[in-house]
Amino acid sequence: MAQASSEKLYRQAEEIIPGGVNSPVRSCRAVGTHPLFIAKGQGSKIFDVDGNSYIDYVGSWGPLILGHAHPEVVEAIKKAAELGTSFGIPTTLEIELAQMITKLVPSMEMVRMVNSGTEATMSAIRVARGYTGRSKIIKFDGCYHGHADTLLVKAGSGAATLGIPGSAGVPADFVQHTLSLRFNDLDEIAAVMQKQGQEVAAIILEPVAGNMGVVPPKPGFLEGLRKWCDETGALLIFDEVMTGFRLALGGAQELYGVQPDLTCLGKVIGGGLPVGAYGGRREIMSQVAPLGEVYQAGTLSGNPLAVTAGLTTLKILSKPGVYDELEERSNHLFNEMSRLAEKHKVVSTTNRVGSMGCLFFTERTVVDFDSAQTADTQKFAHMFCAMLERGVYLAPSQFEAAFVSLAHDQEDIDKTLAAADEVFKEI
Ligand code: HOZ
Repeated sequence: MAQASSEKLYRQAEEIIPGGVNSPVRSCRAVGTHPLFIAKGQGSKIFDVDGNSYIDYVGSWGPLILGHAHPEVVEAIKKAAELGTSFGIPTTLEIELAQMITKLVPSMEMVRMVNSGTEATMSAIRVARGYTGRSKIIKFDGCYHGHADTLLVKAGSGAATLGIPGSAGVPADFVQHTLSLRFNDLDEIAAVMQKQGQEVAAIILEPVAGNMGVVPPKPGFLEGLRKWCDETGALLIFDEVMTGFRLALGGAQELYGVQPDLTCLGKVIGGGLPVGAYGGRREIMSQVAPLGEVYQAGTLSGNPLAVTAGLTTLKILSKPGVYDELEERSNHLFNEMSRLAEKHKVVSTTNRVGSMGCLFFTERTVVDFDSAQTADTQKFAHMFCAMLERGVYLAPSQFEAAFVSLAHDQEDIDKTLAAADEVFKEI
């Protein structure tokens, strides 16, 4: 497939943008190629500057649950833009979105809009520390909560992909209060909480990890964390930036029936525009300025374009049957993928929850970062390139998720499986 224009643009970009990209994992370094430059997206497809089209399972890393350029979302954004793009002064749209979020995610009694998932998690941590008066934070190896200093410890996503899970430029002092434990290991949590539970401000996690590939919580894991938080007064923070409005309207907390104290949102809630949000119990959120003494602010927070895109997306997602449809398509795709791998004797394991999933090239059951890291990343790189060649765009890293959207139809899924059938023969 000719990609000469993308390649040329990448060389230009490299001169003036670090690594030629505005977010590291996009560089495609981990899969030994250069990034595509995208001209447009429509439904389930993206089109590069060389005129190639690809069935896209990245969906802007999760937000595009309705597919690219959904007509209702585009129309709503256009209308909002005509009325002004940003005021830094409240609009009624912000109330509407906050009402919708608090209704759909009942653990969020109050919510504050921000501009990205990183801002949401960083702010939630600050609120947890302010509310509890404690400093320690527990996170889990391979979970990724954006690029705030405190949370860049044994981090997943691009950090894991590029081998920098603890970033340079983060002074040791800044992460001395961050403990990173093994995902899905309640014994490890028990050992730490028994000794230090009274010093812990919060346990933060992706309830379904999506940044070390996809790793579901073992039965009882989320409940166990809830129990430890209740016993010690630490807050439980669910980073639902990826899972919020994706796994269910009420996110992973609805799916697993465990309520956190604070929730972080992003991706789907912005309908493809830059948005984040954090919220939780009224008593906790009342610590946020100007009500309380935890400071957090943002010029573009709650801006009308992003809020409109989010609102329109959530309204469409609220229609009956949407998540059943997503479940059915995703189940079919990942089950068949796994069957094809088996048919061609490709050693692999498939993890999926709802419309997010991934295939790890390992014989191990993947339950945490250590088992995820047993995956053969060379094989993944081969698969990425071979699928791309056949018109299927996967995330360019073993440690990311594939997202199915409502725009992926049977034809897309059949083409994807036909490509996988060929590719597995070579692996
Ligand atoms: N951290 C994002 C995926 N988990 C990557 C975002 C991007 O590169 O656009």
